[in-house]
Amino acid sequence: MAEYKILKTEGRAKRAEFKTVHGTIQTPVFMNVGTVGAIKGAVSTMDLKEIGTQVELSNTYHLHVRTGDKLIKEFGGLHKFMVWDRPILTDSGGFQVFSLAGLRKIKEEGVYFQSHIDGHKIFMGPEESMQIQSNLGSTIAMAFDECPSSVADRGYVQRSVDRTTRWLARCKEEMQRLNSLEDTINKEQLLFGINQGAIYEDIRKNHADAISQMNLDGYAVGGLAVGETHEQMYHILDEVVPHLPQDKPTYLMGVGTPANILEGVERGIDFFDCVYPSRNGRHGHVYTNHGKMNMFNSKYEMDPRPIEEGCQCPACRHYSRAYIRHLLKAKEMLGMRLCVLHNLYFYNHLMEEIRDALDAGNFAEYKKMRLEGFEEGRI
Ligand code: PRF
Ligand code: ZN
Repeated sequence: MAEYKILKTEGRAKRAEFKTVHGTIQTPVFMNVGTVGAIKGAVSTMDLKEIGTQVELSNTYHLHVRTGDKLIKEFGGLHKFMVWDRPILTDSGGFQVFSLAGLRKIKEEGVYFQSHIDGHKIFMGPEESMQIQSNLGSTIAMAFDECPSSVADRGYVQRSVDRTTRWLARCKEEMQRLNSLEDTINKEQLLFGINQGAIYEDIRKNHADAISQMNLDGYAVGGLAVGETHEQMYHILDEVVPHLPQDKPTYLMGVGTPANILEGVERGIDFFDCVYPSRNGRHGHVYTNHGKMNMFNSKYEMDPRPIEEGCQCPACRHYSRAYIRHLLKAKEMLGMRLCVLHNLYFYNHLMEEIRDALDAGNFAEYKKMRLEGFEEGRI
């Protein structure tokens, strides 16, 4: 069974460990996004081990529409399929149904929509999402939720959140049933609930109180970083996190920049994930302690230095800025790959430093120092 142990606190910030059947996760942690079971930028699971990734994140919706969760179950589960023995968190598909799929209809039973690949009709509700995640055999499954638009009106958000609460009860029941079946890949699969409520504080807090009663393995704050300002997001976290169980891990979904992560940790978040490091890396944008760099810039044409002096990532240990720029200009895949490896290493390493600062009791100072450094290049 999963076990969450707080090792140290500083204000609301928590340094903890979360024991799972696939190993212990040291938090705060940044999960590396491999939506379709692959980190974009030709990064393998062997690479992930080398750059210190603790948790890989994949997506229910994407793996369901291609190549299919039934095939993956028959193969022995997602861990075996992608050759990854550490924890995997699967997002429920809720978010992608709303952000990606074509024409869709939300009903009490679930969502009717069209695949973004070939337009064929699909239905996904709480039970279907749990069944797919059970077939994948991930370590942590996310509840099936609706992420309402940040500008949705109050009446709509309240009705949507109430439905998400009813969906959560169905997710929990279905997961318990699936975990007790003989041929289930991971009978210890964990379930995290998701708080919603857009920017309406009272709806958020009432929802957090309601889901906190459901004795889940962890709690996520969803529906943020979808168009509201950073200040609004931080304010919602200030209000909502104290309403979630303190003896369970918390997860801020789809966030964010290094500065967002430092602010999230300060407000009590354990888990983060975001496509920024891989997406930016594919565009030649790399993170450094002094802001972002565009590797296409002609000033790096003859620069023999690594992306960041002292960085221990596979790109910086071997290659120059000049060579990486050349690869990007020549549209060689290796250019993207090296930038993505550097960026993921940067995020994983940032989290390691955050954990060290919490262990040493100087997170506040560390955060201030980091934010000042990033300020120059605004990351
Ligand atoms: N719900 C789910 N996945 C998500 C989100 C959400 O609200 C977000 C919002 N930032 C990212 N990923 N299920
Ligand atoms: Zn590097």
